[in-house]
Amino acid sequence: MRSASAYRLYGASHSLYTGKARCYLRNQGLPYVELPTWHPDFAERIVPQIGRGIIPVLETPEGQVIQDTIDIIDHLEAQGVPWPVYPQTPLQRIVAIIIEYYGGQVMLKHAMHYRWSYREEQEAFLRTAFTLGSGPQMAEQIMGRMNSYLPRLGVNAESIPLIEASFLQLLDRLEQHFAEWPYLLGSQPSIADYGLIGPMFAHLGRDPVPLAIMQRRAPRVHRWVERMTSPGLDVVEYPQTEPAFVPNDQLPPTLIPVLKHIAEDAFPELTDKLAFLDAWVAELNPADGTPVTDKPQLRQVGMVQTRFRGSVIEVGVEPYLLYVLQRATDTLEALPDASRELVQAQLAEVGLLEAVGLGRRWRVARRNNIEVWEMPATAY
Ligand SMILES: N[C@@H](CCC(=O)N[C@@H](CS)C(=O)NCC(=O)O)C(=O)O
Repeated sequence: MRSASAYRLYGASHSLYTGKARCYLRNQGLPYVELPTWHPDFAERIVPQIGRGIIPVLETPEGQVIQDTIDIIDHLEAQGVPWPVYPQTPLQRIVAIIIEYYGGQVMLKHAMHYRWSYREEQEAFLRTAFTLGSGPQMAEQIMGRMNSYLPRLGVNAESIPLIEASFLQLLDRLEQHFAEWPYLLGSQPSIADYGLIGPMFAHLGRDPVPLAIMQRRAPRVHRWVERMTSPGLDVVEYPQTEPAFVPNDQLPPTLIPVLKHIAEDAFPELTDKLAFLDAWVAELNPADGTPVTDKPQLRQVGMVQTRFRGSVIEVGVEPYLLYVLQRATDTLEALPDASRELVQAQLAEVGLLEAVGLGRRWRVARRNNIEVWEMPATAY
């Protein structure tokens, strides 16, 4: 029986971003039903409204259709939820958004590598997942397409050993953290946890090869994945039961090595992508409201050569990355000078200052569920 007052989540069990939205709905105790993309409503009603075949899509009980996990979560936050996920203090809020960026963008390398480079070892699992999620006709096609994304994400012969070493190091550092805290910023989940759970559940905490690594090497990280996918706040093994972020805008000491790890994975790639986007906008000067790509299913505006932990990679550049990080930049920009400088110094200490560069006049916005350029009123 489908409840008329339930949210509908169109998604798939093995989808990174569906996992992010699903964990949020479950933890916050919101009633929802999940529907696969082969459900006739998806092709008939949803895709025409959002303009591309992409998941997750949330349909509210009132019939509003929302794509993008940031917009989905922000919509639900605005309705009021038991555990709001944006910290109210600046350093924690900025760090949480950067971790969200790390999970959803940077960790695509780790997620997609472990899913597709070990295809033979996990073929039956993947084929079943894609068949159940997308229907037998679409499964083969989608698996082929996903597999083909690898090089543009920076997964190549030189980078693969470094991606694997990065995954192991991340597990080790998170393992230390979860020995102290149930969530990244304390005893309440934040947008950081929802960003990180995307790759850590759908791919790395579920596909057989990386799941085995996680279970053997980092049992507390695996337990956090269970926690995030459970209803409510599943923190039974932690003594501090009151849900809260660490007080006084402090970062948990065990999070610092995780943040340094994030900086090492994310740079210089992020700086190079931002420089590419700045040059692109300066040269083409798109009109305000123009979609960032000609075809909505395309997300990248070009390729840039950069490095991942020293290895040479060539990656596609998605303007969407600014949609993620702008919220952190806005938080920094809004601070009075003295507190801004303090937060900047704290970010610099962990190598993350450049994730929130100030002074960019153009933005990436979303209108009608599509990313668009948002240009200043005066000429660029
Ligand atoms: N920015 C989007 C990303 C959603 C996304 O990439 N979804 C994947 C599945 S996990 C998808 O539908 N991909 C379709 C494709 O690339 O063809 C969000 O946060 O919701």
